[in-house]
Amino acid sequence: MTAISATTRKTQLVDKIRAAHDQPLLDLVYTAATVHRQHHNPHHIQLSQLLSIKTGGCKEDCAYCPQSAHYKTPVQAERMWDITDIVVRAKAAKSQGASRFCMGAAWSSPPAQGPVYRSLLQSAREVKKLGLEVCMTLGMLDQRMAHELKQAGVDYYNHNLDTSPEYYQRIITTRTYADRLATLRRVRTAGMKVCCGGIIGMGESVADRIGLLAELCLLDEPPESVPINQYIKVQGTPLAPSAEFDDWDMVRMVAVARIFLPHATVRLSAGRTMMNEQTQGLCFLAGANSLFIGDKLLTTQNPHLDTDKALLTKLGLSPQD
Ligand code: SAM
Ligand code: DTB
Ligand code: SF4
Repeated sequence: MTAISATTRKTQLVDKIRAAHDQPLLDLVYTAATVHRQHHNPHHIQLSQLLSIKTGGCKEDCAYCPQSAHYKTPVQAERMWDITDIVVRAKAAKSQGASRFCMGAAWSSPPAQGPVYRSLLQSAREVKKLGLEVCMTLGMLDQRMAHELKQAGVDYYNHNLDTSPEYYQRIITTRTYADRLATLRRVRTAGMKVCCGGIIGMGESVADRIGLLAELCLLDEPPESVPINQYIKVQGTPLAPSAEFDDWDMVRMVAVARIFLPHATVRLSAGRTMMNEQTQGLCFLAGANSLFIGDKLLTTQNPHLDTDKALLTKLGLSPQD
């Protein structure tokens, strides 16, 4: 039997994802909920908390991002946080119920050496000592950095493909999809878990959403964690949101991610302040099983903790380590 080419494999996968995506919505949610219950406890939800440890001034030109130095946005560029302040925030995150602390930095890639690099490694060690899972998202890594972050205790590395390879070129010009894939391979080689997902609502087509999911499925190993973000329009960024973002699109995206990445944790990520309780509830039914808690994501607002706790109680969901 001849091996099928990578292109044929991708085409076949895209066709399968498209067929699932285009089902009547309730059939799709039913299938996704069934897959979810085969692989996960449907009453558990993983809670992560973000901290932007180095905000703004990024040299990349991601058209959705308020932290890019290419655009005049309300975000002010700041130096990296001191370790002691990071630890204070990590302790607070733990006391609020987070099991994972995710440190984000507005870099194309982190400094390769020197005091800032050393303090990144030390921050990972300190957060790990608190008994939290450690996640970092710092931009592109070389193999040495990836190994050193792993040795310092980083469990998950977040690096999103964000959209399809085709649409990516319209959103970012300062790096390529291949650059992102190379970092994801290095993260995997170093033994960190991969957190990789995308954004919807940026004016992309359904084919682009399906193209993103196909790329995630075709990674050497599928990501352990898949954040699905709704695009948040921040003043000054050049990207206009989809004319009418339909909340059902988020439900569909989560459901299809759950079906094709059955073992992954699927995180309902940015954009929850724009979703009502019912939309979020349907996303959990369709397989989302992780959230960011805390009033802030990196630079934008997130629902208040009390609001989220009340929602989880109403839905019968409880935090899982
Ligand atoms: N600089 C690093 C990088 O690009 O990987 C880490 C931080 S970056 C802000 C992390 C992710 O945040 C992006 O890949 C994107 O998915 C998400 N993000 C940024 N701005 C967003 C926005 N306005 N709406 C929704 N998601 C956004
Ligand atoms: C992810 O996929 N979403 C988070 C996390 N990974 C780093 C970030 C969302 C950022 C939303 C815009 C902001 O707050 O700046
Ligand atoms: Fe924003 Fe990350 Fe792009 Fe920099 S690399 S502009 S921080 S998304």
